[in-house]
Amino acid sequence: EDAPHERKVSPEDDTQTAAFRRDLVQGLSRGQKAVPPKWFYDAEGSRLFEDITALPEYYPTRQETALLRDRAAALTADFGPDAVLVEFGSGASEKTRLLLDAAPDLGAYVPLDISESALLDAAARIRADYPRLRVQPVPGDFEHLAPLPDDLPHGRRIGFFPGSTIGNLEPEEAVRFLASARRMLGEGALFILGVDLVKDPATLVAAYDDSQGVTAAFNLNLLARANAELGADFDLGAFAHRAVWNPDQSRMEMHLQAARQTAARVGDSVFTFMAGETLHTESSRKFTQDSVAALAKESGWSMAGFEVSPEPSVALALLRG
Ligand code: AVJ
Repeated sequence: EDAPHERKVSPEDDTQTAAFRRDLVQGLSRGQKAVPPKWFYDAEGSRLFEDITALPEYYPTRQETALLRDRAAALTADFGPDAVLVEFGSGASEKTRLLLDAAPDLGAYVPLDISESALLDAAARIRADYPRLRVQPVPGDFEHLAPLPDDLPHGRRIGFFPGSTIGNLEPEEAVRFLASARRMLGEGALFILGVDLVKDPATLVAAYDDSQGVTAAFNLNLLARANAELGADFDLGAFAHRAVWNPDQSRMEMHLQAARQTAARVGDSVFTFMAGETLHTESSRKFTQDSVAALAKESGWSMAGFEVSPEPSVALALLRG
């Protein structure tokens, strides 16, 4: 096991790898083979996602950033004194900065992320540019939220979940997440939720199947990662990227489709794909104002605002606890 050629891994990497193997083996054992989209984001996957956000066809990042820039003053108007901004799955991106710039007397910024290294990086970059802001990173999985540290300023808690990441969650998971965020943020909380909206399927499909093939590379990188990190032996040449609009579930789906019969070993198991069979790698749900309001209501929030960008449209929902 401790072969000298083996790369040294941190304990964090070790648990992540074990969890990836478990999720992949479980997902490949199902009728419709599937793997959770969070496993896209190794270093190469994160880099490819950054490239996706700059593609002409991938409108969500651009549209949400512009919308946030436009509406930051309105969205931060009710933060009040000593407010605490809690970002879920923090990227500490340009988007966060747009809110921080519009709320100069924020009490604290609490980025929350499953990856401790990404979290500490993000916190350091924000601290460098906002030296007077209190930054208190909290490591954690946003599907199992721990209570906030109890020494934070006592103003209103504001959740921030941009990027339409909520669309990756199954409807029940999304309700569970928003309900536990509401408990975590407490009385009087606000929540700024970024969602992508239903639109013509051609625009949606193009956003997930770009002409340069970056999204295809992002999708296939999942198999490359499994080969490199788990010692799996997927034949990457046997799989093609597919992006399909599922109108019944109101979601974009990404699949990897076997062009011919192929098999892959993961751990101790061998999984066979028939020709044409797919591995479902991501669902990205698309919303309407009504479906966001329903989701908010089911999880104990009420929708206090809904800001829509120009086309191709995305929205920022303002929820009140
Ligand atoms: C980061 C989850 C919002 O679903 O649009 C981009 C990821 N997948 N292209 C999305 C993604 C394919 C993205 N999210």
